[in-house]
Amino acid sequence: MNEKNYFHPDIECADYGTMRALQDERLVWAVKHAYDNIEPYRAKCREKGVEPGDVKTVDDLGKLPFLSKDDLRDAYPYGFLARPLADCVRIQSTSGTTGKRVVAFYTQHDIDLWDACCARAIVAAGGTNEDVVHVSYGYGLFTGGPGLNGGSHMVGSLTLPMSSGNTERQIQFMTDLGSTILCCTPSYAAFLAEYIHKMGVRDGIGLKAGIFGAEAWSEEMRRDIEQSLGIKAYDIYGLTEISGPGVSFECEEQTGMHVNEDHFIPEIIDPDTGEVLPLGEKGELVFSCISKQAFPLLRYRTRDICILTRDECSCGRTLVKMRKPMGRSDDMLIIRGVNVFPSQIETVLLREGYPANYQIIVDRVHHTDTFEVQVEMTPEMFSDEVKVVEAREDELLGALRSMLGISPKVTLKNPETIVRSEGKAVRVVDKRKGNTD
Ligand code: DLL
Repeated sequence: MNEKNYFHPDIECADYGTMRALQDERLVWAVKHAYDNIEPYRAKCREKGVEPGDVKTVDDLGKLPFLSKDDLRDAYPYGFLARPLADCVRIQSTSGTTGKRVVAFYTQHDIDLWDACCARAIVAAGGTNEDVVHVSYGYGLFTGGPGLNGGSHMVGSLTLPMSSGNTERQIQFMTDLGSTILCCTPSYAAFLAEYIHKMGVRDGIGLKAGIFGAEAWSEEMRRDIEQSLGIKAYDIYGLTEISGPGVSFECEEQTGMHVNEDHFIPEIIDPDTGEVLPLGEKGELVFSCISKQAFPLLRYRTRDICILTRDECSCGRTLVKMRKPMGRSDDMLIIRGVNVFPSQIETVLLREGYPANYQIIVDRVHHTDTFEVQVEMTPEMFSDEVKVVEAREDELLGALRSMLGISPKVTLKNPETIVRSEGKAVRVVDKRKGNTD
């Protein structure tokens, strides 16, 4: 690995002491900035009996109150804005479909640091000014398109702002303009790969890497996409409230994502008690923004379930790593009293050779939960003999039961019958919601 693979080598490879000193200084500034300028935050601090002067180093982080999406919703739209609107240049918003959306504000300084975080991700995936970066994340209020677009500009790559949708045009541009790095959700990457093979144009595709995130995806899905497109697939994580994509990014080691901890300090807490957990333990991920001006959230609870590690990384980066999020605590389904994560189901399906085109359907009938997993057969598996399909269903049921501890109804569907997603995939249909039974 040479210097070319880092965007900010001094930061990405800083020794622990240097990083801590930077964090201490920035945290002190951020706490005072949020306290002085955000009325609901000041109220929360007072309730907890903490003042800015109480926070002198990162070790004091635990004195501060947590923030949640509900705090932001209650203060919608301007309550958590810490700079005058006249200083802001952009608004982005969460992709949530329920409740009030959360709007996040950015000054030019905030956009610049966000772009730089995405630039680190692109460079870690091998990107340079020689690359053609094909951005198929949605543009607009969603942060995916604007974030990777800004990062790609900063690297000096030729940026294709494709946005999502119109799959044939995506593939045409990919071949005509020689796209080398694809940025989109993993589910859309899988769909694009399927389409490319169907169109018989795989040989005309010159992609070398993909930067995929915005939703949970398994290692099995990574291998499938890598094989089918002939690329190396890198994970990228982020959330609107903290800035967008690029809060953390993967390097070539592919064992988790380096957190841009010069801007965002991560913690893992027990989601029930709020207790801070040590490195290596699984819990809810919490972030504190220490350099942002307009929307500087401190100790924001993400609901993502994750593990932090500080093992030496072969890429040379010293930034703390977060494992692939295992799903969100609010994604977890409780079916007949058993906790089920959609990611566990995906792992089984892909391990058993099924494609990542599946849906989990949960309902409540006569006071009992029903639980069905629908998955497509590959064209090679497909058979019109009922017995053959039933035998496959039984086999898959056994594998799912041993992973989950409960038995879903398994339904194998014909190839290409489950609806594809161009953004975040809808994996779970929980019909119990709003069902008061
Ligand atoms: O999804 C930002 C983003 C765009 C990240 C493009 C990566 C690439 P939101 O719409 O606010 O922002 O959704 C944030 O998505 O709390 C996680 O639950 C989930 N998420 C994001 N990245 C990953 C990932 C964008 N790599 C929420 N793996 C987060 C698993 C992810 N889940």
